[in-house]
Amino acid sequence: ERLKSGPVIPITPPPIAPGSQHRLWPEIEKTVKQQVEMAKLGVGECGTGWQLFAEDGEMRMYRREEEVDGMVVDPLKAVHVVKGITGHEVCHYFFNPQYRYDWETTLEQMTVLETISEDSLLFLQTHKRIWPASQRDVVFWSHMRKLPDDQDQDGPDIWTVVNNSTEDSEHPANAGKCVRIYLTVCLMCQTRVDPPKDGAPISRDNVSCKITYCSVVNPGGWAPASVLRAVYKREYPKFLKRFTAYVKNQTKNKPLMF
Ligand code: 18C
Repeated sequence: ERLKSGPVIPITPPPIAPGSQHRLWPEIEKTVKQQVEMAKLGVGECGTGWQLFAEDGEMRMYRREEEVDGMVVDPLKAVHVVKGITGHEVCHYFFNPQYRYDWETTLEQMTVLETISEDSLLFLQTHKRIWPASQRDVVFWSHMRKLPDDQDQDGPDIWTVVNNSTEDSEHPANAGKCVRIYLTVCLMCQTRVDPPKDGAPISRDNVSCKITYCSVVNPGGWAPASVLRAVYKREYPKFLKRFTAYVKNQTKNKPLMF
């Protein structure tokens, strides 16, 4: 009898606090908007300073040679078109930590320091050392979101993941053997659908994903320019080819995720 008239105790746990309550939220909002706007800009024919440095099938990689205090910080912009996968799928595998060791070959260790919200995480990563430079680590927030496509309101949404360096008082920069690097990365994905003429259901044969990947990495401390440029010329194409092949392989027998 007592139990029947007792207080109603909620049994569903509260949802993860919305990101908008978090100290990093204003920066996440601002950076995501800026990065997506920049990613949408083309590399132009000439005059914008983007130089093509790698090409393989549909993949094109451009860089601008820039230095800050004698350190190479060349911005990179890559575009790729991959058949059979959607933008949501590409972002899902790029954002979620459980897949990272499968495709990120430069990674030594990854720790999720904080779940900011369902779509925002704080990471600490250490990367493989390149002789003769010191090993690098990085602390960054990572945020995934979908955005309506202004150019095609009836088409699929644009999906993006933005990663941006931040500070974490429990993991100060340059405290151990690693030199802290600083990065801003934007992965932006646009899905194209070419429906079958006979009205058949849309399959993987009817979709492709245009991927734009932009990044700026400050090496954070001394690193020989020639070694650094040689490393990124090798590592960025390797990353984009391996990662997109991974997404194709993971999704080939799964239903499409728009
Ligand atoms: O965006 C990518 N990955 C995300 C998830 O991990 C995230 C992290 C990016 C970290 C990129 C920086 C890693 C530098 C590590 C040093 C390189 C090790 C090479 C080891 C070879 C055996 O956004 C995909 C990232 C793809 C990474 C391409 C490499 C870019 C190199 C940039 C130079 C960095 C300075 C390194 C200093 C040492 C130079 C001699």
